[in-house]
Amino acid sequence: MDMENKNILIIGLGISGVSTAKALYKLGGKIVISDSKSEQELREYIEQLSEVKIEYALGDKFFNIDKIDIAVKSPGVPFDIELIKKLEQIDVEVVTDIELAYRLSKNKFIAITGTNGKTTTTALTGEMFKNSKKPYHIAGNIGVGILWEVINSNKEDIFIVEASSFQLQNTVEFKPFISLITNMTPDHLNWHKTIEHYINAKKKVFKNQDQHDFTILNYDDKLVRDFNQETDGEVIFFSTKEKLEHGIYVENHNIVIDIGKYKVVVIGIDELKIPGRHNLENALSSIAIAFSAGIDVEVIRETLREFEGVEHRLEFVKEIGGVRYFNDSKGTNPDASIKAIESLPTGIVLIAGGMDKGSDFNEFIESFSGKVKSLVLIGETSQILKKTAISHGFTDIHLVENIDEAVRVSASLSKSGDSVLLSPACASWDMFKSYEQRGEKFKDSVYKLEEA
Ligand code: UMA
Repeated sequence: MDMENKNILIIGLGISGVSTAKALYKLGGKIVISDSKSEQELREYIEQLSEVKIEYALGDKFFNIDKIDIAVKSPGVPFDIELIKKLEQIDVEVVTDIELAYRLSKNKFIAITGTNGKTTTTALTGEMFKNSKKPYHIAGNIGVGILWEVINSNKEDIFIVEASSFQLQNTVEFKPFISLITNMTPDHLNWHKTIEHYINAKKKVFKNQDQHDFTILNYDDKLVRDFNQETDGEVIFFSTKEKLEHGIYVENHNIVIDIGKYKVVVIGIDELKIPGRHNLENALSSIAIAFSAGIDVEVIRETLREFEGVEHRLEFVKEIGGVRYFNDSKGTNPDASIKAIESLPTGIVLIAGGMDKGSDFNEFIESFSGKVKSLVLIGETSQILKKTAISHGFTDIHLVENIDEAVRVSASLSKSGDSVLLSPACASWDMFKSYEQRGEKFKDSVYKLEEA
């Protein structure tokens, strides 16, 4: 695929847009960037593009789409916006960054998708590659725009891509040699409109795979397990609950790889540093990928012994007066936050709430089951969470305006032995730029408590 002198439209200027613009300009493309935000709002991204010649169409500025050869859509931009409809009417192809990265490179791709566990699995897999000295790059939804990485890589480098449903939707040729689906519960329904659309987007991860590729699936998730009927790749299951005929599972508190004639104990589950059942799933996922990619079991084992987890994902911040503070800002949907609650002992003061994605919070509230003692609510979903909690008989609820206040109120509600957990079950975008920014703010507020 040749980008030389092509008129390329990039829709959305964030992490992905910057990476795409730099990469396609370097390949000789003529770049137009559109974004509904103003120049002022996009300053930090525009600054990163000072070396790139770009025509900007920001805010409601008119620009001519007639000459556009191809459009690259940033992941968060929905496909049904007016601009994309117009491009499709004049037969301009609109692709996502991972699709274009695949078409433009000769690299091998590993793609990790699913509702939860993607980031930890991607990071842990990356560590295994690093320790095995195999050349690799981490990119995608984990916060790294893929195209700039791809065009600056060697062709033997393997790309470990955290792929969101936003990025997988509408992929055409994208074909990872290893794909993995962690689990699947409803998420991003405001964006995908229906659960079927969301599931179909995720299934794109194995759509083009053949018998030389691996499809790694969570056996414990019925919906995901049944995808084995739909892939042409070699299926490897993983399970935290059952002994499998062909897969990675837990037996006598040990993780074992049991594939064909090969059976080996990798590590005792008590030796893992990352806490909780969901992290056991993440460990199994990474083992399955690393093993399929030919990484030595000894390297896998050593990496698991050392890996301490990912920032903003059930991250231990500080203990103050016997109260432990945890930052789980990456709990951006009910299921992720349920897993965080399950991982901590009884006596949780929970800070939740954020942007309204149309999620159902009933199971989230049910998961409190005596473990959560107080609920501190922020953001757009405060009222709906309050209403749902009350309908389940949970009444120790405190509405606050911001993270600082949330931390102060939580501190006053907790006693020695309790945990204060920020796990919002919602996206951050009503009050913050990203879940990272929300998590940083939380940590700052906790440190401030200590100084007070
Ligand atoms: N925009 C428009 N028109 C629209 C909608 C958006 O112009 O109709 C513009 C916005 O004004 C904004 C830009 O698009 O300036 C943002 O694009 P984006 O939302 O795709 O954000 P990026 O900064 O490019 O980050 C994206 C991913 N974000 C989303 O999918 C929402 C990042 O995942 C990813 O790390 C990055 O590309 C690199 O691949 C973040 C995320 O929150 C972590 N992902 C969701 C999640 O994990 O739940 C899916």
